[in-house]
Amino acid sequence: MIKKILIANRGEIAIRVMRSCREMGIRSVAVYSEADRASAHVQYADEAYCIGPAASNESYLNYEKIISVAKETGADAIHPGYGFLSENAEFSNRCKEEGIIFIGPDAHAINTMGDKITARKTMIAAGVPVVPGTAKPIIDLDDAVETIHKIGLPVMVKASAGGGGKGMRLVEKEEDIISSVKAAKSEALAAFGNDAVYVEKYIDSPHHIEFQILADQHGNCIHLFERECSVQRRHQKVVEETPSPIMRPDVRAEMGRHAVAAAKAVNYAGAGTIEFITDDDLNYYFLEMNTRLQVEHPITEQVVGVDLVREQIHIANGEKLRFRQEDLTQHGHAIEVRVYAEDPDNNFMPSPGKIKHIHLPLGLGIRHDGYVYDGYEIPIYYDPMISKLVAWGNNRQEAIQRMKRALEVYSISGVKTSIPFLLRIMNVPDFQKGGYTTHFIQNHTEALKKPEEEHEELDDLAAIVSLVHHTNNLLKAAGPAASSNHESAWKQFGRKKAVSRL
Ligand code: MV4
Repeated sequence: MIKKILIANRGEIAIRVMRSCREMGIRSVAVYSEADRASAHVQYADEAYCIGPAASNESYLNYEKIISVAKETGADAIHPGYGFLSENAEFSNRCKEEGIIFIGPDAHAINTMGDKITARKTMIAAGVPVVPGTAKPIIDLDDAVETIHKIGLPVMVKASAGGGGKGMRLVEKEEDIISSVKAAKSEALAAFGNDAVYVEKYIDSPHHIEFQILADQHGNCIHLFERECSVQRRHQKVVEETPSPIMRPDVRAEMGRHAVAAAKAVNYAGAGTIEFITDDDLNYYFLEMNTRLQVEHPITEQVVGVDLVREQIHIANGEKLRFRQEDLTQHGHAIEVRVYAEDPDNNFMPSPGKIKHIHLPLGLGIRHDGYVYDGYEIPIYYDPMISKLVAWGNNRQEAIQRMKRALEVYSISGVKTSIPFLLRIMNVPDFQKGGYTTHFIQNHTEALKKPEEEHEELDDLAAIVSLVHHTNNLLKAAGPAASSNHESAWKQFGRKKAVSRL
């Protein structure tokens, strides 16, 4: 049985994993870079070890160092979170070789799904619908022209080693075929060291709908329904919700069966996500599988009532799935927004720096997965996501109302954040109607621009919060009994631990 888990990640997801560890009586080991000494995940863990300099390559991606910490501390398992080493087949293998449980799939599943041409072939063999296109890589330019003629323009040329929107090219005109394929190939070679590309029919204005799956090591697999992730900007998800506003029960059941078939085709074990694109009529096509716990997993947890990290750990322990498909239902509606330290009114420029004050929304139906605190300095080295705010409601309208209320009182001073932009999204009539596509943000640039009256209102709120904060500090300076200070907040947060080289 797993008694101690090393979390090979930082920020909100490291804390998210540790929360489940605590509930399960499992000890947690944090690793951190020199830039993350003051990071909350270090405080939250039972033990914490510095693994190197700020640069990810020398710390969070340095898997030999991470494995050595796991061995020294007697961790039975490593949870990789998302990003960093989470979809690294070599790392999964190295853990296995060292007798450490990797909380994620094996190298075979990661490799099969990581190579998009192999994934497509595997899905076709498993009877999962894929976008009409090639089953083989494009060999040469003559082959490309012939293939694209057969499929018919417009098409997407995609890098086999790509994914998540990297190494993709839309080809709309006959005269662009050769130059586009050439460019896609050289881009793919430069980015991934692999110039294999394939071609799919272009699906205009699709919806991105993904299915959460859980599979155990005994061949059982279930799905936990869908997430609608069509609100994206430059292939970064901005808002996710479940159920999808466009889903129908018959299609949901069928897509769910195909998601399970996709996972079974690679003998998958663990939590994973099958991404589909759909058209407005819910014709759907497999796009990719993400072989990790995803950023947006909390909305599924809220609606299905399953702790996905807890289930990952049970699966890694070798246990059988603890639910059957028919045990699971969707209850109510959940929406997640990703809050970033960036300036939505200046081309989403990253806005790292010191958080002067953060005031969190609370109350019925609100969940906040974050890690920053008053005085925390957001490092420049990593993704500037501050937190994920989740609103649950009995229905979609209630969830939107709660999300709006939460975003209105969520205040962060010291850095610019995407909070005002997220609030504007909630207020766009096409968002409220549902049925939006992946073009939502670009189709509503005007409605998503900063209106004149907005900034005054939000600045007022920030000013009040900052005044309250200032008053608190004055009280604190007046003596320990004068206020509830930050130390007591930290006491609630941390517990006895060993923090090395702090
Ligand atoms: C497509 C597509 C249209 N047709 N493939 C973008 C991310 C990667 N997972 C695949 N992507 C797309 N593939 C075909 N054949 C449109 C997209 C796409 C997209 C997909 C999901 C969510 C947002 C998107 C934004 C732009 C393009």
